[in-house]
Amino acid sequence: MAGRRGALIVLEGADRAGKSTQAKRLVESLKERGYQAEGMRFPERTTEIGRLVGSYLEKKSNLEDHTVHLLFSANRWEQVPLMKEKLRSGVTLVVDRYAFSGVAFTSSKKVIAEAAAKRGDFGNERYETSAFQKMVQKRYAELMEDRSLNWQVIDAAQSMEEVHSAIRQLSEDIIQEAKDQPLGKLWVESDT
Ligand code: Z5A
Ligand code: MG
Repeated sequence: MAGRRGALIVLEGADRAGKSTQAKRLVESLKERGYQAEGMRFPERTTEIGRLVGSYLEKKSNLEDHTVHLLFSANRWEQVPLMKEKLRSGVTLVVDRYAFSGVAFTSSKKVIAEAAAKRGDFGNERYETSAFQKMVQKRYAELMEDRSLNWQVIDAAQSMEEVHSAIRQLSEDIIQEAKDQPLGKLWVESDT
């Protein structure tokens, strides 16, 4: 029915949990089932701000911690008008990381910086150390205590197909629930 909004579906989780793989598959399968769905990701490295963030993550440049936090935030803000327009026009957005990553990663930095520096890397980008990732998971658990958001936890150790099927079913339910609800504020609007 015209005028019905789309759902905002955000995939968050530990490094290499399969978020990007699942976000892509979810958009494809929702479209196949007749829903209007589009994918977005953060950081969105193609914008000017996103290029600064990308260069920092790839360790090609150094930025002060508050500065990079604000750049991640600005990188979401620059997409907010488009996100709202799409949601209002009935498009469901599948978002690969969002402001929760911003909170979880920045707040983990303060705690873990020294401990992480002593351990071996498992990835080439910043933050890809096991100690850092454990702290990030703890932060996600704290964020999930906010029951005003509809968090659903899926075991990412299952096969890609099992994870996909769980995410798709939950997504179809939330699309039905969201369509009669007002758009309200996007969570990002309380992000600093
Ligand atoms: N960051 C931040 O600090 N502040 C912010 O505000 C935001 C982000 C938004 C880059 O993000 C960094 O930015 C990130 C958080 C920080 N730092 N870290 N860590 P990114 O989203 O660009 O990160 P990425 O490089 O894409 O990694 P990722 O997102 O963590 O990976 P993923 O998307 O979860 O996984 P994947 O690419 O879909 O899959 C990884 C591999 O596993 C791949 O080979 C798949 O084929 C395989 N895979 C996937 N699912 C499965 C299953 N079920 N079984 C077996 N194998 C699988
Ligand atoms: Mg990813």
